[in-house]
Amino acid sequence: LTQDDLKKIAAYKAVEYIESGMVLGLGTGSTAKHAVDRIGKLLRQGKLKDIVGIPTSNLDSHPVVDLAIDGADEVDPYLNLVKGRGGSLLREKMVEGACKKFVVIVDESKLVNYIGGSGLAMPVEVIQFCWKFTASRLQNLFQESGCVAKLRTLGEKAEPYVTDNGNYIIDLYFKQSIGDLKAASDSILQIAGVVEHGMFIDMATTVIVAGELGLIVKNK
Ligand code: DER
Repeated sequence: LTQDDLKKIAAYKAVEYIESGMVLGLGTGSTAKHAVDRIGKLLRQGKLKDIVGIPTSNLDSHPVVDLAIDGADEVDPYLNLVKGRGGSLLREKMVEGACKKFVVIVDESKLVNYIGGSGLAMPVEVIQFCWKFTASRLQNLFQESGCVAKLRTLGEKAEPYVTDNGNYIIDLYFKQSIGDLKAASDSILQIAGVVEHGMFIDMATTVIVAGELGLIVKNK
């Protein structure tokens, strides 16, 4: 089974949670895409009806979302997540924070022992003004964890990546666990210039993991 096969298996399992008439928040990553495709097929077959699918960017029209389905970059043993390597962490966090249920779909490669444990980025969305200063404050915050802060850039010219909200992303890389996530979150958000970060703490209600040995469903 390829990683994409596993993503599809997890996504199709999540779609089983959908009932006709629901307002859905749908994610934007490659795993969530399989869920969107599956929902489309069930709607065409008439197996699902009256679904309002709001892409992760339209809460004004539907302030209450019955169910959000989205991928993640990391999942720790307590169902805390890292999201945002696709750049949409702010809007995803807004929509998924407004949901009654938030079902996360991942292949087993996303499972970590602690947040940051993959050694890959934990994104922080920051305003463009004095981003270097903000990056150095973020790096200093987690120096005991061997944190390195890097501006996310695009292409050969290494232009700064700009989010849908016109902000920059500072990617944080940790060598060790940052310990208490809530405390880490509070200290990040207290820095003026920080908009939001990619740790989704205590937000997922269900995580569906597809692995070589089959599907695992973890409920909060
Ligand atoms: O939150 C994100 O941006 C992540 O990329 C997450 O959605 C996982 O994306 P993937 O399913 O394409 O790995």
